[in-house]
Amino acid sequence: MAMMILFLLAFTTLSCLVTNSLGNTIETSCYPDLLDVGSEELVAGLESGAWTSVDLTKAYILRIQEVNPVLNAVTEINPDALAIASAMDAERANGTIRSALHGIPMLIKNNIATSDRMNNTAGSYALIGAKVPRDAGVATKLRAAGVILLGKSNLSQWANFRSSNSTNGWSAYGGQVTGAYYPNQDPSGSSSGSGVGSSIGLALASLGTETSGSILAPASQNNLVGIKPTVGLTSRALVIPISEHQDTVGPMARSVSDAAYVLSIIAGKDENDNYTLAQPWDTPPDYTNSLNFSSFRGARIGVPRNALSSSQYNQPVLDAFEDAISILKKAGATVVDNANFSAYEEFVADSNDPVGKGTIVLSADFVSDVANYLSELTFNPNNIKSLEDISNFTHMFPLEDYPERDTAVWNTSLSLGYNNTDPRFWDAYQYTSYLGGEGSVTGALKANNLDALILPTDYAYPFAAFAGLPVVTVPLGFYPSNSTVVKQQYWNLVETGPNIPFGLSFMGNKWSEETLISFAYAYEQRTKTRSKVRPYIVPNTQLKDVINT
Ligand SMILES: *[C@@H]1O[C@H](CO)[C@@H](O)[C@H](O)[C@H]1NC(C)=O
Ligand SMILES: *[C@@H]1O[C@H](CO)[C@@H](O)[C@H](O)[C@H]1NC(C)=O
Ligand SMILES: *[C@@H]1O[C@H](CO)[C@@H](O)[C@H](O)[C@H]1NC(C)=O
Ligand SMILES: *[C@@H]1O[C@H](CO)[C@@H](O)[C@H](O)[C@H]1NC(C)=O
Ligand SMILES: *[C@@H]1O[C@H](CO)[C@@H](O)[C@H](O)[C@H]1NC(C)=O
Ligand SMILES: *[C@@H]1O[C@H](CO)[C@@H](O)[C@H](O)[C@H]1NC(C)=O
Ligand SMILES: *[C@@H]1O[C@H](CO)[C@@H](O)[C@H](O)[C@H]1NC(C)=O
Ligand SMILES: *[C@@H]1O[C@H](CO)[C@@H](O)[C@H](O)[C@H]1NC(C)=O
Ligand SMILES: *[C@@H]1O[C@H](CO)[C@@H](O)[C@H](O)[C@H]1NC(C)=O
Ligand SMILES: *[C@@H]1O[C@H](CO)[C@@H](O)[C@H](O)[C@H]1NC(C)=O
Ligand SMILES: CC(=O)N[C@H]1CO[C@H](CO)[C@@H](O)[C@@H]1O
Repeated sequence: MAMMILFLLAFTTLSCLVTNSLGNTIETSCYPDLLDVGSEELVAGLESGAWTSVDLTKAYILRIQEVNPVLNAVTEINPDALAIASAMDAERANGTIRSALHGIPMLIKNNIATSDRMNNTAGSYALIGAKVPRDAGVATKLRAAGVILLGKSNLSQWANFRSSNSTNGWSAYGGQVTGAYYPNQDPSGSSSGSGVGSSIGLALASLGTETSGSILAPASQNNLVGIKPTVGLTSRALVIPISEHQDTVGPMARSVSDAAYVLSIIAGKDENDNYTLAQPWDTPPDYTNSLNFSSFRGARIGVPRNALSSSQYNQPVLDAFEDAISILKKAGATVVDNANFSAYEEFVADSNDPVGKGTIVLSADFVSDVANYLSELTFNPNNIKSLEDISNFTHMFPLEDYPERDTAVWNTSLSLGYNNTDPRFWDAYQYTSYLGGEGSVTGALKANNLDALILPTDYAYPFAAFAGLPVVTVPLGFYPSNSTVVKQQYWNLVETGPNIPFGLSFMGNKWSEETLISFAYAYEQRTKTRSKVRPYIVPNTQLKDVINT
């Protein structure tokens, strides 16, 4: 047997050997598994000629078609994806390499507009067929970088700004997304399809958007790295909004490295989103320079203990978090415990208040910002101009599933009677900026002279959301095989159960993405938690199935 293996090793330099589950060494193709492959390996294959962008695009389309009937992760496939891939292949053959991700397919969330044959609907029938004057700012940057916009990923409708009684990952136009780690898994949201799509390799990576948790939570629950950039690092122009003060666009990927490549492309100023003009540089950093294994050496990392609470089911999360703290210490970090949030009690009180300041900020911003988005449409088939129009359309259009899924969130917005030009809005925004900033994240960073704070991702995002601060989440662990299956009250999705992943968040000051990425990378490289749990469902199509066919 040993001789046999040696013999094989000596004579199969062009193929690969793997050990299968029975312990036998078998020969297989050298193509990487698209479930886990990283951008550098994909690019190396494009450069060597082992595969083309057309091959990659074909394989990803087949993978989407295999699993979409169960997972509903992708709403639309770009009908031009193969033609674009072919053009990128021609450019590469001719020596034109637009960026590090030239010719690599990605998915984008179905609230990021493209001026092509794809719809941009936030999951509502109200906007099917609507046209925009140009690509969204981030889509423009991806296209210019030669990234293939493969399709639109499903989402919680209106980025979860509609109903008090709906589900993560449900939209009228797109159906219910489910996660790949447990049958009927709650995919989290609102960037649900972006999370599921990246997690099982329906593209290299995806873009999500976040107002409060919509990148971080689905990245966490789908075993991914997610970067929620500082508000203003990435353009929101022609992204269907919730709140100009809190919205941001960021990558969801299988590794910190891939997320850093994507962020380096989409970051930067855009004259169509004036928040981006506040960036402290002319050209943003190359975030791949932050992939530093040694970054914890000499770093000061805080734990805001008072923001952690235990529930009946989250012991595995809290245990994994303590393990992470000890990994950071061994890697050379000084961990400052009890770097508490001074305004935590006020934060909780505001969150529990149905007309709290946090609700006012989003409600008033939405009235103004969604109207601004709609005013930019060059074709508006249902003549939808305002939130009132959206609400009326939703109430009368049967496929919008009203009243089963209510519109209570809009009622709150409409009953305010003002938008974000009102002094009452400004007052609320000053308060939430304080709650998320001086009263929590930036206050704790300063008081303890820290480089970053850590929390399990489920606890981390609402603070950073209020103050427009960046957060990076990286896989931390997953629920053990004997954990209790916990389902949602009305809609039966599995919120917690065996193998369902969760993440660790690094939080920092505005524009501190380089530092946060360096920590996320150093943690990821020491733990490789993503590889320790497998999805229950994966597509079978691989590159070998499409090459030369
Ligand atoms: C080929 O490369 C040249 C020089 O870089 C460029 O001018 C030309 O447009 C390229 N052609 C294609 C098809 O990309
Ligand atoms: C956009 O929506 C229209 C109307 O439903 C549909 O005909 C078209 O196929 C959609 N586009 C894509 C790329 O799916
Ligand atoms: C962006 O422009 C709007 C309208 O022109 C203005 O109200 C707002 O203050 C500007 N924001 C920034 C950050 O410059
Ligand atoms: C990596 O981080 C360590 C600790 O901060 C630092 O000393 C080192 O210079 C960094 N390496 C690079 C290549 O930036
Ligand atoms: C921080 O919060 C924890 C948990 O609530 C508490 O036990 C601890 O005393 C607090 N420490 C400080 C310094 O406030
Ligand atoms: C916001 O409110 C102001 C004052 O009532 C009004 O003039 C403006 O048209 C409103 N803007 C939007 C987009 O609703
Ligand atoms: C929305 O529907 C309500 C109730 O039917 C009606 O009073 C209102 O005029 C409608 N608003 C618009 C903008 O059509
Ligand atoms: C939520 O919707 C479900 C399904 O329509 C319904 O059974 C339930 O009563 C609703 N819950 C509330 C609190 O409205
Ligand atoms: C929201 O407003 C609509 C009218 O626009 C009303 O029919 C509905 O009962 C309200 N829903 C709630 C939850 O208040
Ligand atoms: C799962 O197994 C672990 C280790 O055997 C045990 O400590 C834990 O209580 C079990 N959990 C459940 C929900 O049965
Ligand atoms: C590309 C794709 O498969 N889209 C599907 C998304 O989900 C909706 C609703 O289930 C289907 O109608 C689409 O065909």
